[in-house]
Amino acid sequence: MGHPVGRESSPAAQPDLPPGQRLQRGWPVTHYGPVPRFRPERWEFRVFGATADGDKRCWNHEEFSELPYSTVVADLHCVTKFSMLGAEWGGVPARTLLDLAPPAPNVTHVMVWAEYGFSSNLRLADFTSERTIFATHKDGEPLTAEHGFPLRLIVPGLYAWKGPKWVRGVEYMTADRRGFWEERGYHNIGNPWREQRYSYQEEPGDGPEL
Ligand SMILES: Nc1nc2c(c(=O)[nH]1)N[C@H]1C(S)=C(S)[C@@H](COP(=O)(O)O)O[C@H]1N2
Ligand SMILES: [Mo]
Repeated sequence: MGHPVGRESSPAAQPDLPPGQRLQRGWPVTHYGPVPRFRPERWEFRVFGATADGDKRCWNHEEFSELPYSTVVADLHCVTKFSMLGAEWGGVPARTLLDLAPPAPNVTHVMVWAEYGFSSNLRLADFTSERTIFATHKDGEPLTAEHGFPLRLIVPGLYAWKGPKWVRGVEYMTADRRGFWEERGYHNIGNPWREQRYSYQEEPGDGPEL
């Protein structure tokens, strides 16, 4: 008898959980399509589109591995409502790549490209956040294949679909364009604290016409 003590976390008990999210034990695997096979000799990371000098930049896997490594502690919030809190992501901050391959002054958004043509668009300000990181490691261990090895993006302030696994490049854009899930009913911006899950919730200015 008495009041049921739910295992559901209340907002007071879990201040780190955005509205509508619940904690998940372990680390589920969520993505569309098959897990790509990593072929180091074919892998390259490209920055292209509206770069400051008009040239693209390209790193092979060995070159990319030599870029400066740092870590960021960040949560993962899947739009299907599970969250994982407090992971330490290791890799190359987006800021580092922006310094190495500066965007033209009129760049407003980026498209992050992954294997099989998966993509996600970000506002430049979300991409240039000092906590946005191209992760090769989680909690000191290399990513596993299903979690995005050799490289995935982590954008701490946004739902996890904004961070492609098996990422292969970044396109600098001078106007916004929807990525894979953003074309298929998910919110163009995707801030979990504002519960921006679906495109029907978008307000004028949140994204290009559907
Ligand atoms: N390439 C690719 N990356 C992706 C996805 C995808 O479908 N393809 N799904 C996203 C979604 S919806 C989530 S919640 C996270 C899940 O990451 P995880 O499987 O490592 O938990 O990956 C994101 N990255
Ligand atoms: Mo997700």
